Amino acid sequence: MVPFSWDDPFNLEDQLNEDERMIRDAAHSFAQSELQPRVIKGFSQELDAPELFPLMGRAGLLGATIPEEYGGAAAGYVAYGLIAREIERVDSGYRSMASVQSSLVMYPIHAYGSEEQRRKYLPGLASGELIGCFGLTEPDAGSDPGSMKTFAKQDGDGYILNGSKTWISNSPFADVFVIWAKSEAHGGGIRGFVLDKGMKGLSAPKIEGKISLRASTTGMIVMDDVKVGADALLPEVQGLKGPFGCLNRARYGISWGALGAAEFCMHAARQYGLDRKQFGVPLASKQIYQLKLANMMTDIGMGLQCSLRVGRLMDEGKFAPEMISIVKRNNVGKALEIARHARDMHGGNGISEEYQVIRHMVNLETVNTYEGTHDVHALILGRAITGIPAF
Ligand code: TGC
Ligand code: FAD
Repeated sequence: MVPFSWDDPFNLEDQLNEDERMIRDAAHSFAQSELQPRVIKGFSQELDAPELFPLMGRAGLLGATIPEEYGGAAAGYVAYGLIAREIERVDSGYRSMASVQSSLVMYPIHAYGSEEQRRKYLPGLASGELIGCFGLTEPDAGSDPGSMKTFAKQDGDGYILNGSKTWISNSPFADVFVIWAKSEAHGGGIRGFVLDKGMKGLSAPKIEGKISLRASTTGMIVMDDVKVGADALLPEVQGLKGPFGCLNRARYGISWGALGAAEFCMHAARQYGLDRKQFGVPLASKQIYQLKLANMMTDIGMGLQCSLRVGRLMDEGKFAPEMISIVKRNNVGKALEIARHARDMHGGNGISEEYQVIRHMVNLETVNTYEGTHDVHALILGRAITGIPAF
């Protein structure tokens, strides 16, 4: 028998290798020293924080799975998940900034790009000197990206792009835009393009007034006759499997990240219950309070085990996207429930920015929606179970 740790119920620690623990510890100390001190003001004032990218790059947190020759860390998917968990322990918005850069911009350039595109973009994205964004969602195409209207018209060897993308993380200050569009030259099929900031006709206005994910900047991407050369096309992928291949990675990272936020909330509720006395005794001595903590620990512990399993399978190249739907949907849903309970367990203090649980709670509402909503992932699983698409 071994002693039981309430904050690591299944000894996750023992299941990580030395490199993974080192990367996790580096991410933890970066998140606590660089991100935690700025998050309360960053969230309340909805501050843009592009300066965080070079800091994250220097700490080795961008492009964890990309080979070293392109500036990445050549670490595995478990290490990538551990980074997401540590960043999101502070804030889902900061994790969003990093996961878009790593999974939605660096991954497609590495997996689908030409050698020239890899050399041009990846080192700068890994160091954080360049900031990337990923344009899939449109005003009339959210859960159904196949109905996108953005169109690339053939123009000699190159293309002219028209259309608009919305709810795009990082876009207002991005240097590199990965855009998914229907392409005339490819029979109207979906293709990926890499656009650069400053191109004529390309703009990215900020979406103001979010009540959730306020520490992360979100915007639109508007393309008005943006002329690009043939070298802007990502040559190695066609169809929706291009963007979905990126989303597999980002959704997996979110499954770890959301549990980082949940751990923060659970630890805060536990401490609050030990410190706060009502009716002459600590709140933590009450059965209802303990029941909620027991549920939180169970969901976090089980969720982490499942994400670890999926990460190991990804590292071995043996995963199915449905596994990722299970962990994205389950872990984010559970994290949201945990954050709501933690908010309640803090009583009135729970609505104050100082205690931070309500910030996690409202952030997780976004995390539950983006990268495939909770219900869309249920439908992906429903299709796998019955063979019937119910979208
Ligand atoms: P469907 O017919 O299912 O598939 C079309 C083609 O794609 C292939 N495919 C996949 N390939 C790899 N991985 C996956 N997970 C894949 N899922 C599907 C599929 O095999 C097929 O290939 P082919 O060669 O036969 O053409 O497509 P559908 O149009 O019926 O879509 C169904 C549905 C609902 C599952 C899908 O559209 C979906 O997942 N919708 C959710 C949209 C979404 O997740 N958007 C995310 C936008 S990005 C974002 O939110 C970033 S937030 C970042 C942050 O700040 O952290
Ligand atoms: P809709 O698709 O309109 O869904 C609305 C509701 O209807 C949901 O409850 C949904 O579950 C439900 N629904 C939809 N279809 C069905 C169905 N067939 N059956 C039953 N119910 C259904 N996108 C990007 O491309 N890049 C980004 O960087 C990015 N960052 C984001 C950042 C933030 C802060 C937010 C909020 C969003 C971001 N998104 C991004 C967009 C995100 O992926 C979409 O919001 C998400 O895919 C849902 O699309 P929608 O908002 O159009 O909702």
